[in-house]
Amino acid sequence: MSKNQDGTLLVEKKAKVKPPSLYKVLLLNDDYTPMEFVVMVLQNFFSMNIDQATQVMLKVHKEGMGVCGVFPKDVAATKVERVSAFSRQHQHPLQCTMEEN
Ligand code: TYC
Repeated sequence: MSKNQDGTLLVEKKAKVKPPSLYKVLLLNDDYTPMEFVVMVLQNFFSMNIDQATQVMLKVHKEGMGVCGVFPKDVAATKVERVSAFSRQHQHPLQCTMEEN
């Protein structure tokens, strides 16, 4: 605490600057979306090479769910929107969601 020129007290506050919270973007398994389509989504929307994309696709296929990447909230939300719209356009039921990391 310190005094102002007029004698009033100044209380210094800690700067409340937090790093932006991060979100995982998740893909969910289903019985209908072709494996090649999922691999293509992971390459095009998450910048994975074919080996990474295949590994993630197979993990989702076997375990039911997998992480495509971790992003700030607005970036994660945009990815979910774009992947969902693209899947719908191609009449695949592929589900993409996000959750706080
Ligand atoms: N299970 C799908 C199949 O056998 C493949 C698949 C993988 C679908 C990952 C969705 O997120 C997914 N064709």
